[in-house]
Amino acid sequence: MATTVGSTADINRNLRNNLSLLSPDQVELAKMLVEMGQGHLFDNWPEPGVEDDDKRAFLDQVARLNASYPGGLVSYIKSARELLADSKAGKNPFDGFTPSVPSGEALSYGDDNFIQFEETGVRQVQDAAFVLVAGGLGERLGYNGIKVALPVESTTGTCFLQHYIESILALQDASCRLEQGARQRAIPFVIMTSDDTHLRTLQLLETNAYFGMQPTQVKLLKQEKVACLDDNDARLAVDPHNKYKIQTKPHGHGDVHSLLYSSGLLKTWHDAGLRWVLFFQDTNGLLFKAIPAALGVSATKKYHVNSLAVPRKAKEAIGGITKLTHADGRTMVINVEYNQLDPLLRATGYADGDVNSETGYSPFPGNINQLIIELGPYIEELTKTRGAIKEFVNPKYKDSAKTSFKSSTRLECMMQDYPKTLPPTARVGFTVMDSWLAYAPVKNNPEDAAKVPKGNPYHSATSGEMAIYRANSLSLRKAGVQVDDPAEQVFNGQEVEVWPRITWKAKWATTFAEIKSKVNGSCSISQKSTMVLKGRNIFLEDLSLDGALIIEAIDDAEVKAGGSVQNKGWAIENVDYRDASVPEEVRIRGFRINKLEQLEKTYSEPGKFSLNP
Ligand code: UGB
Repeated sequence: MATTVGSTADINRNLRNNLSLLSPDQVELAKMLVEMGQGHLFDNWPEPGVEDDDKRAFLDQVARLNASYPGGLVSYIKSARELLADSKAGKNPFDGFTPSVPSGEALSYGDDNFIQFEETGVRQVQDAAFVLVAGGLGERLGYNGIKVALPVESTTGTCFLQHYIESILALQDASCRLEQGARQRAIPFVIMTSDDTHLRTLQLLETNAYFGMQPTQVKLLKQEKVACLDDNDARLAVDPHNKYKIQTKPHGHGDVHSLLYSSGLLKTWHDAGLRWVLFFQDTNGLLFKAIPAALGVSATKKYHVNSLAVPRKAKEAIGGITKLTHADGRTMVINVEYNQLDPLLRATGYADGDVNSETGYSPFPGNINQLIIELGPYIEELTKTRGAIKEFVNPKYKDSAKTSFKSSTRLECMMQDYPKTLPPTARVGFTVMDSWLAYAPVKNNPEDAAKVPKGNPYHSATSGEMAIYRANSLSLRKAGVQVDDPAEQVFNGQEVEVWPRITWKAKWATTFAEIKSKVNGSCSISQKSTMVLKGRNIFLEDLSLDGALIIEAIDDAEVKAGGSVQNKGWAIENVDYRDASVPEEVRIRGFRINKLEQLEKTYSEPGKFSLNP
C-alpha cells in the first residue's frame, strides 16, 4: 500500500535514524506499521536526541493496540480496509438476506408456565456466571459520573451496581435453598470496564466493601480502545494534540467476548462445572426481575444463545430481533441494530420501513441485550474465533464521492452479534417479556427524552425510576394486593405514571412465587404511599398502607407487618434539570423526595415479630 504523505525515502530515513533508540520488539512493530502503509506516523519524527521518550511511548502504545486486538494491528488494518471499501461501495451488510418476524418464547408474568420457568432458572443460577458490560460513557445521557453509580431509584438511593450485586447474591442464596443442601457456590461476577470507567468502578466497589460480595467473586476486565482511521486506506489517525499518539475510540460492547476468552476465565468456569454466562448492561433496573424465567427458558429449551426481548415501538433505540433468510437458504435469528432496521426493511419490500403494526408495536421484538449463553458451546466457538466478533464501520463522509471523512472513524463490534459466526445447527432463540417487567434503561438526557415521540418510552432517569415503582406495584397486584392506580405527572417535560413508591431488597423476593408467599390476607396500598422492605423474612398480612412504611430486618427476624399504617408519607417534588444548585443525579430525574413522615422499624435481633400499629 503506497503512502500519500511524504516519500518512502523520507519515512524510512526518519525511522531509520531513530532505530537505535528502540528495542528489538519496537523495531519490529515500526517495520510492521510501514509495511501496512502507516509510514505517515513517522513523518514528523525529529533526529535522535529530540523527544526520544515520546518516540518510545508511541511504540508502547502501538504494542498495546497490537496486543489487545485479536490478530493484532495487521488484522485490524486489513479488516478496516475491507469494511471501508464495502462502506464506500454502499454495500448493504445484509445483502442477499430477507427479513421476517421470528417466533420465540413469549412469557406472561405470573402464569403457571412463568412460575415453572422461574423455578428452573433459580435452580440453574448456581451454575451461572454474570457479566456486566460497563465500558460505555453514556454520551446520550451526558452524566458526568459512571452510570452504574447512579441511583436506580431515589426512595432508597441504591445505585445500579449495588442493586446488581445484591440481586446476584439473592439469586445465589435462593438457588442454594432450592437445591437443598447443595454447596453454595460464589457466583462469579465480571464487569467489563474501559479507561473511561475503570478506576471509578473499582473505587465504587472498594469504598462500599463490594456491596457485600466477596472481592474474589468480582473481576474487572478492562477493554482497550482501538485505533482511529483517517481515510479509506485505513491510515491510522494521529492525535491532533500529540504527534506521538494514535487517536483511539471505543470498539463497542462486543469486546466482552475476546476479553473473557483471553482472560482464561471461561476455562476456569468450565472446569468448575458452570453452565451459563449471563450478559447484561449498565442501567436496566428491571432486568433481574426477568432473569430467573429467561434462564429457565434457556435450560428447558437447551438454547445455546437466548436473547431477552420486549415488545418494541417503531424507531425505539433498541435493535430488532429479526429472522434473516439468505437467497441460498441459510437462515439466522439475529439483532438488527436500530439504525439498520429501517433501511433493511425499505430495501426488502417493506415500503414504510420501521413502523408499528396494528398492535401499536413494531412486529420485530426489541433486543434488550441481555444474553444467556451456554458455556460449553461458547468455549468451542471462541476457541475458533478467539472471541473476535463481526465488526462494522460507520464513517461520516464529507463528500458524495465518499473519499474523505468529517472526523476519524474506527471499527466497532456489538456483543449481540456473537451468533453471526455460529453454525446453522446452533440453538439460537429468544424470550419475550413485558417491558414493564424487564426493561427500563437510563440512556437519554432530559432534553432528548422530552422530545421522544408520544407513546415511545423515554429511556431517561425519570422513566427508569418510575418503572421500578410500576413493576413492583404490578407484581404486588398480581400477588393479590390492592394497589391504587397511578397518578399522571410531568417531570423534566416527560409525562409519566407515578405509582406508589414500593421497593424491596432483592433478598426479599427474586421470583413471583416468592412475592406471593410473602403476601397474605387482604392488603392495600394507596397511591401516595412509600414502602421499603429490607429483609428476607418480612411478610405482609392484612396491611393497609397510606403513608410511608420502612422495615429493615436481619435474615433471622421474621416480621409480620399488618394493620393500618397512616402518616403524611414521602412527597415527590419537582426539580428542573437546568437548576445547577441541585446534584446532577437528582436533577436529571426531575424530582426529589421530601420525607415528611414515616413509620420506620428495624429488627436486628433474631425472633418472630409482629408490626401492627
Ligand atoms: N458498552 C461497553 O461496555 N463498551 C463500549 O465500548 C460501548 C458500550 P449503550 P447501544 O438494550 O438498550 C445497545 O450505548 O450500544 C456498554 C444494543 O446495541 O447503552 O446504543 C455500555 O456501558 C441495542 O441493540 O447502548 O445499544 C452499556 O452497558 C439495544 O439492545 C452497553 O454496552 C440497546 O443497547 C450498551 O451501550 C438496549
